[in-house]
Amino acid sequence: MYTRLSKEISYALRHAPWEYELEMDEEGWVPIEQLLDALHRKNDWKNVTQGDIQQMINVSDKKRHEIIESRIRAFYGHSIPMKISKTQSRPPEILYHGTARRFMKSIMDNGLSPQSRQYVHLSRDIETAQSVGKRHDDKPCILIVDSLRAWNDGIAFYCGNEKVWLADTVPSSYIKEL
Ligand code: HQG
Repeated sequence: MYTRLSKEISYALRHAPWEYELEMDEEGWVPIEQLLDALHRKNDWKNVTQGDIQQMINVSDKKRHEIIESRIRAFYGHSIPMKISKTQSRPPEILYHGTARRFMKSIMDNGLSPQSRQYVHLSRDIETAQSVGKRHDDKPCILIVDSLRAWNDGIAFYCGNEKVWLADTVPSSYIKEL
């Protein structure tokens, strides 16, 4: 149940807040009452509570959402037209990106770009990059991003959570294959 709830809430907060009549602010926060009201209108989630959502967050394998006081947001993954504003922050020296073999030529020619999301998603460690890449290819390629050098050269980075970093784009001159 928690996996299904997490997927539904990710869909609402990342991709389709209007389907749930959510008023989202520029940082992606929505009143949790609005989300609960929308969920209660669906057969599957008639009785879901804030406690269930908090428990879903607590038991999740990834830190995708957070609740602070009466609001909830997704940490990353957004595709809605209104760009979620993030504060730039200095990245670790190296970040990783797991991707499919079939995307490699285009990435090495054009750099990493967000595709259907608002930001490029980068991973703090190789294991995380592996699992991200496996979503696209059973033998994913792992890219090493020279993130601190890019940052020092003026490329913007943003922290999603401890394992996920975000960037607007990453030119290929900062990317090499593991
Ligand atoms: C690729 C999941 C061709 C990029 C994950 C990736 C992550 C290019 C794909 C989060 C390209 C986009 C995001 C270029 C980038 N040419 N392909 N120039 N630039 N790409 O799913 O990073 O479980 O939108 O390499 O774990 O795979 O949902 O992004 O393969 O943290 O919480 O375009 O979503 O988190 O794919 O994954 P995605 P992603 P959750």
